[in-house]
Amino acid sequence: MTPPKLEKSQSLFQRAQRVIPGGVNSPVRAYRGVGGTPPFIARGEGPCVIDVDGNRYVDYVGSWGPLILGHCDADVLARVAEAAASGTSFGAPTAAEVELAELICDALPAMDMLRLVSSGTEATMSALRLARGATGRPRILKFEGCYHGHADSLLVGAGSGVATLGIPGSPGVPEALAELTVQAPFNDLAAVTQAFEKWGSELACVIVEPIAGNMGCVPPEPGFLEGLRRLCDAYDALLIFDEVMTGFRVAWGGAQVRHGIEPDLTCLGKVIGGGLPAAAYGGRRELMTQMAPEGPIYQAGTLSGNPLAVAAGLETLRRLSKPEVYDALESMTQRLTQGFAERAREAGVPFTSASVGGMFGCFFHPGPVRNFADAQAADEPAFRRFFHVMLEEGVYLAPSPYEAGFVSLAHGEGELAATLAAATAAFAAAAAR
Ligand code: KE4
Repeated sequence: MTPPKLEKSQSLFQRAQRVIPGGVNSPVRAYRGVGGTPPFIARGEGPCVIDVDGNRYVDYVGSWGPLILGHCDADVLARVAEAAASGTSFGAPTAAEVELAELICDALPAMDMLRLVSSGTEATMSALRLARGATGRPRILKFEGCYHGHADSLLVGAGSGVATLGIPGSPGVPEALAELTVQAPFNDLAAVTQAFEKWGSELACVIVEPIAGNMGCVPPEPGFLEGLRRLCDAYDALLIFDEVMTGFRVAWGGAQVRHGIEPDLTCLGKVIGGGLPAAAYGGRRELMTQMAPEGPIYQAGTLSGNPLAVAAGLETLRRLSKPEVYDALESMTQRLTQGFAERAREAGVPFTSASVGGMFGCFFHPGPVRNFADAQAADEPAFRRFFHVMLEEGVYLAPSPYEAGFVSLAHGEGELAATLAAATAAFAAAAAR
């Protein structure tokens, strides 16, 4: 295996670090978790990305989920170009925003209304404000290892103990605010029950990634989501599904449709923008009508409902609305993770994986991985060895064992074969101490 030529990326990375913190506009892109120079990407082509040195990679990051049709989809580009020819932004209502809102609300039975915003962070931040405003309660409950963007109330670490009051997860998050966030382990209904028994009258909501995708990919255990629904109902708290990652990724609609659960509020992002900045939060009419200007709870955004992002999102969702799409996506993703598991076994490497719809996760861990503590017990050095051989062999994975991977509709037999061929060498490297 010869490391890919990265001279131009290395030079760009040095320049970038002089004017952008860490040389990147989002921390995970800096490869701090795996070491080495992040390839600077020049262009995408279907299931692949090509870096500035001309190295081609089969892409399983897909811009962290949005590129479910693959890069440079001709119809998405055409719709965006058409929209751009009429203007890039007006800060005024447009017909396409209504079409996108109607399409999404039709797909999610629990969603009567929604508000478009520009990022998943904005969506979850707004949903929390709505939950607190609608219930008049200050506390929220989230799960360790679930990531919901970087709003202060959601950047909290877990204290000691099972259900704990949060501690600041970053400098700049006030302790007084972090304490209002209760943390519990994912898949641990007993801990959530304890939290409600202790703070139930103060809890505005539970926010959860219904299929966790920020500790690797960790599905909910049978009964977990149903238990959250039951506890929220019992204590008059709101259940918020953060489907920024899972929305239209794991099923038409998302995890709530797959599991038949109706949250009170849902956050969406990534796929609904088709690669451009669009996200949303929404839910029952009696909740959403409390948002300004109809109600008193404030939220706003200069580029919310941006015409180009809406055009990309509409084209993407229209293409996903065909029933056979998710069967094809799920089948390809399962074949990928099964192929990884076979090669890990042959190499004698402790390994477990999960795949749901078009997303997957890999752990260098014998399994089961049911929460963040389990994910943290995986063999990170083995992951790093695996990651770099895959990159050298032309396979572009998320540079962290705590991220999920994404398959697009553009990934075909050739990409699967090339990926599994690379994995044979990569698992051998992972096995070597
Ligand atoms: P953004 O603000 O990055 O658009 O969305 C935040 C967010 C909210 N909810 C979930 C479930 C998410 O996964 C995310 C963002 N996901 C990360 C990757 N795990 C984005 C990549 C990055 O941070 O650069």
